[in-house]
Amino acid sequence: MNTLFIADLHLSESRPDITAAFVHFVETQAIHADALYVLGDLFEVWVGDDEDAPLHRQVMQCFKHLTDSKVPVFFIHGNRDFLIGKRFSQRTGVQILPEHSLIDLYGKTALIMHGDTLCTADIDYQKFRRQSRSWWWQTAVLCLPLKIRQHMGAKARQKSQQINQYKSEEIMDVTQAEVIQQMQAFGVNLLIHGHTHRPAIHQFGINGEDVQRVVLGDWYEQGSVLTVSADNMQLTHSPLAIEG
Ligand SMILES: [Mn+2]
Repeated sequence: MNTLFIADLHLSESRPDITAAFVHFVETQAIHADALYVLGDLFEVWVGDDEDAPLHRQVMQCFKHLTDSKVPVFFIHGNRDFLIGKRFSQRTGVQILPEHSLIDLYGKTALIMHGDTLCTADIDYQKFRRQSRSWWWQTAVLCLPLKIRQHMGAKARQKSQQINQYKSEEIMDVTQAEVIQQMQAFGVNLLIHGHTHRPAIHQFGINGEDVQRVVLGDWYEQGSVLTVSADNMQLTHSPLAIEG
């Protein structure tokens, strides 16, 4: 048996091929797993649980099917879908975990997160993050009419695309000192995250101990899944187009 991890699918109406690959993944792989962890940016944008779009309904049905079939599904917010809330959770059976969570993986402790808190060189983003994760900001925003929030979401997407074009590779990636700091703070030698869209299994040392940082890939060009079993860990990529 195994536990699966995915992140950064960035599901949106404009990319039905990614949604189809996700549905296929759920029906063929996740359904047989011990658990599924979704480490943020499942959706390209989420402006509140009250938005009732066909895409949302389809994805929620997939999760409901999994949890009804006794496959536990866990979710950690990304920087695109941090407004996913209680109603989503109630309707799908998906459990929302704190932004930095410790889990037991077949006897080994892993720290899991979206990964945006590791990118400390991006000072503007960290400032926005602190504000947008606060209770007062979310309460104020969620009080706005849905139409206005949809407009804000579209604007934010545009702006982040423009800004990120000019940010250097280093700013967009994790800060290694922050990785070490967080792994030490939680006392783990395994960290799993997404966000940077740079899939890899990094091996390095902290105080003479071998540690691993697993980065999940995004789903823009292919499906990216981390499969963990009692004695193995594998990052696999599969084409979005489903054959046969
Ligand atoms: Mn992200």
